[in-house]
Amino acid sequence: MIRIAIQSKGRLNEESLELLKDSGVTVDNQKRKFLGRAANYPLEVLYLRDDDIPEVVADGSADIGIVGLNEVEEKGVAVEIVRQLGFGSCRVSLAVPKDAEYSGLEWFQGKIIATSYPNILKRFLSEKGISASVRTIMGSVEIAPAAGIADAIFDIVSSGGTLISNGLVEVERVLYSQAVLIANPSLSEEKRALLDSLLFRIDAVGSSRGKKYILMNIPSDKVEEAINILPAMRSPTVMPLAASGWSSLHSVVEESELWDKVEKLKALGAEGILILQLDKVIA
Ligand code: PRT
Ligand code: ZN
Repeated sequence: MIRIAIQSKGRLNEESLELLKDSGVTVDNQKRKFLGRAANYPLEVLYLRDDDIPEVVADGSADIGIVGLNEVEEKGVAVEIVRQLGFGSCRVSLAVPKDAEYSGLEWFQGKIIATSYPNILKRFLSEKGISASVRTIMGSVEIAPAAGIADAIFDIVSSGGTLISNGLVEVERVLYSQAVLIANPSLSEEKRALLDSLLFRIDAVGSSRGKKYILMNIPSDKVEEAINILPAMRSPTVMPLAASGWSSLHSVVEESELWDKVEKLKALGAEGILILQLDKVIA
């Protein structure tokens, strides 16, 4: 049995559960429940506030956890970062009132900075040789300058909309964060094996993200050119069709390049192009 800590509610809850589900691990999202159990995998789920997840994994109350890198860095506890999960992306940045004449980091000398991430901020300031005073506020940090209790803030930014609506501008991006899978560094052999088999599934899910499966019929004398447009993991699959002079070509494409490649393939004479959802990729 392995125990994972995930956020009970909030921005990372849904995607954490979805990742488990896509990995074939079914757990019910009962928000009021503290401890759940997967139906088809030896896994328990501990639902917590994100702030508590790094410590709980570090002290072994949970074996693994899904949490923002920002929380891991803030808590500074000994956990192993096993995977970056590609969701919950944001940055932790310094922001100043928009009419401040910001000239560079020196601006912060002697200023008061409000934040919910005092440890990351203090580390950054001391690395840069800036002496400023750090005021810890849990929640609504962005109103601190307008409320007259700080000169600047250090907070999470994603779209930047919150800063704009509070008359602030982002001036230094200190930490890029996303959801990460963390593990207790001294897992038993049994738990390590369960983690490895879970990672195998998570990686298969991760490798399929942003990719599509494409198949088409193509004149056989154009197959070589088509293969140059469509490099697959090893090489595309080519099969002769019953109609002579035609082949069926199958491959995997990055979604971002999909339409560009489809146009090129059509120009080569490809027909009956099918684009399918990819569920898992096992290399
Ligand atoms: O209750 P609990 O303590 O578990 O949750 P929480 O309220 O502390 O955290 P939650 O659910 O808001 O965020 C969980 C994690 O999501 C964070 O630790 C980050 O790793 C990640 N994340 C990603 C974000 C954002 N994007 C984000 N935009 N966390 C917070 N925000 C806030 C930001 O502080 C700002 O005030 O959302 C606001 C909107 O941001 P803009 O820039 O899009 O306007
Ligand atoms: Zn929190």
